[in-house]
Amino acid sequence: MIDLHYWPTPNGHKITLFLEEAGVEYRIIPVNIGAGEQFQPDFLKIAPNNRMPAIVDHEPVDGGEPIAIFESGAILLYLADKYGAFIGADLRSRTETIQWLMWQMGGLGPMLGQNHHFSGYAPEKIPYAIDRYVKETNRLYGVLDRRLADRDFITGEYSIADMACYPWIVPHERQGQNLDDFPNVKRWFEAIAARPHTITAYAKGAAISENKPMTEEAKKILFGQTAKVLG
Ligand SMILES: N[C@@H](CCC(=O)N[C@@H](CS)C(=O)NCC(=O)O)C(=O)O
Repeated sequence: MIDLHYWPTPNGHKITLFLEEAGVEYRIIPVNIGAGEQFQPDFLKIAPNNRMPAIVDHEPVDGGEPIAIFESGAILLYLADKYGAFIGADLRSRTETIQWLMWQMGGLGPMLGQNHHFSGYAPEKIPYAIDRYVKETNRLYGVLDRRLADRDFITGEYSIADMACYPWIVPHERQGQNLDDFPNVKRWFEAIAARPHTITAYAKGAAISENKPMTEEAKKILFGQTAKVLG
């Protein structure tokens, strides 16, 4: 059994996409990040970065103690290795999957996250910051579009690289992007959206928290954190 510490955000959705596709038995433990549950001591033992998602695998393959993992990319890689699924099996395709997973973790996720922040949440609308992240988002969409020009999925077969990227493309409108400008991304996006396990994964998220605008209270908890949040 896998415990998934989760809230339905792009990084959270990555893991339910995998678990649903792989047919793994798992239990969702909600971490309401807008209410500050990411600072609870028991959660910090699993996820010292006070961010979800995180998992605890109670049946690791070595038969030892449960393993706790934080960072969505590390979780996807762990699960792909454990279940032998959604990652290339040979050296070259495995390396490609990891490379695009890291591209998402180091680029697509952080840059689009800043886009969401400055375009949507920041109390001041700072034109320079909005322009910088909307443009960088556009560049990254272009990279993905070129990659998808001659293949259905990022590394050919549906993989953890797609699962990492897809949830970040879902809010493309609020990132100031038009999928019609990226026809390969659009085709890929629509194909993943239509997968039955994608629909189930997103329905599980919606059952935990409706996609409502962020409250002022939640913004105070989420933004402006310093080292003091961990006591
Ligand atoms: N690099 C981390 C980022 C995780 C992350 O930023 N999670 C956000 C929600 S998408 C969170 O838990 N935020 C809580 C907070 O900001 O205190 C990962 O990919 O797992």
